[in-house]
Amino acid sequence: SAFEYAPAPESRSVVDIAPSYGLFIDGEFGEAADGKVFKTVSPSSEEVLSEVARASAADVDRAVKAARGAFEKWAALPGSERAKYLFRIARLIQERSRELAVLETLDNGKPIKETRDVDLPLVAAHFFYYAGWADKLDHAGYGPDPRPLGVAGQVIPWNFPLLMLAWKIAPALAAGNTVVLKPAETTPLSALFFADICRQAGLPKGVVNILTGYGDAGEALVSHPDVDKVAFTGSTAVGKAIARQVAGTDKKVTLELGGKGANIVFDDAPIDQAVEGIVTGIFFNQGQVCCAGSRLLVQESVHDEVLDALKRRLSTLRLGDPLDKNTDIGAINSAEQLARITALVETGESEGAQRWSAPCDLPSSGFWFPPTLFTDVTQAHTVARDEIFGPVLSVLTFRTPDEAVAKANNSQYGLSAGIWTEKGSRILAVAGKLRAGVVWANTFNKLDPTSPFGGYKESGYGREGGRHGLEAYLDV
Ligand code: TXE
Repeated sequence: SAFEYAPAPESRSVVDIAPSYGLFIDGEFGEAADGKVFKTVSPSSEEVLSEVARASAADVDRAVKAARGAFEKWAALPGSERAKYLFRIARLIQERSRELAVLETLDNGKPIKETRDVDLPLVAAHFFYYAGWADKLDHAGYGPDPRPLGVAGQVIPWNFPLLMLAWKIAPALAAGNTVVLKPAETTPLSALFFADICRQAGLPKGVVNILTGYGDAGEALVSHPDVDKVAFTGSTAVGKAIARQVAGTDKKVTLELGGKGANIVFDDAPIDQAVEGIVTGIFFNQGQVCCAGSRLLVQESVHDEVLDALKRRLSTLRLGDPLDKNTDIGAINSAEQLARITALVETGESEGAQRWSAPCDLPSSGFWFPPTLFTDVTQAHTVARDEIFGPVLSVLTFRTPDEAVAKANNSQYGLSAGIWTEKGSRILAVAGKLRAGVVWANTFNKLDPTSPFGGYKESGYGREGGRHGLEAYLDV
């Protein structure tokens, strides 16, 4: 390789979290320029897990310079060489996935069952998948000799910290870009562990840089003049602010924003299976999922049957210690998010929707919200329109397929939808009319690295995943 390999550091066990962590710039961990730090807490206990360096504009500048410095050589490597690094990273993620799963659960609050069985396998799968593309870019259908864009500035949220990192970093590196990534302020730890994996894999210095910090660091990153490509996943409000910020520059942008996914249950659906899908659709990761099925549209004739079965099922969900492998419902990621959910649920009640919450004891410390349903919901209700991003399902009814489609599409968002029916022809007919970037049939929240993912309308633009995900990092 054209690079010197950094010696592989001794791998630490992060389950035994260190008291403080630095920024990862140009292959080294170090303090922020102004020495500032912030604390990251466990959402399930409110214990401080660690102190982390807080990046400012000066650190952003240093990281972007490092990424720029590494770019030409990285881009000039044969794709097969870049692939080797990505395969190595993928294998290290697999080897260290137990540590990573525990760390992610500690910092995020999601059940270990999910990090272990969903997040981590998907994270590794993304690196394997894009490693496979690195030497095949000429065959990706974009014409001969597609080129990397340069330095990618990537800002990610806290709901799937490592998975969002994988969605951003794997295609960027495969296509020959270098990266500065800012994880969310409430979940910085797994990205730093990933930085350690980059070192272990011998990834050339500066190819990946990780800046922990707040929105001000994110803003400095996306507006840095030497960043060529901006990739953001997060709130619609910040996504719009970023779009305004980069307007008038030559930066390329992809935005993956909020959603209000409709999960449509027809009367011929296998009800037990549909109920499981409804539960996965909205209570997976405590509903903190951009593509969550947060609006249940159920055909009037099976409404009572579905609701009865759903309430019975929700009463069996186990809420509590996210590190217990039997736990189904973990903690809400932060006090702020819990406050947002609580406020929207109060609005739902005050507007006249009927609230039902599963009977469960909430732990005395940490951030918790019980699985909750709203019935008697109309399309005008706030809980039918706004993204709650919590374990709260709004139930609406319909009589005909056309009414289901109209209600599903009656949203500022267009990220996801689900259809439950035995009729294949109905799946195709309805899916073709839904304005959503992903439509699942008889399943929900199934993600796969080979499939493009992204939104219509205010859910954003650009696609991540699959061959389409490469396009966001290439000039063709
Ligand atoms: O998002 P923010 P928040 C939705 C969800 C949630 C709401 C608020 O409805 O309730 O957004 O969540 C960084 N320039 N989603 O406040 O602020 C920030 O540091 C650049 C849906 O956590 O958008 C973090 O790294 N970056 C969503 C990231 O943006 C900025 C996932 C996301 O934080 C910035 C998360 C700025 N001006 C929330 N301000 C999804 N699509 O999955 C903040 N950031």
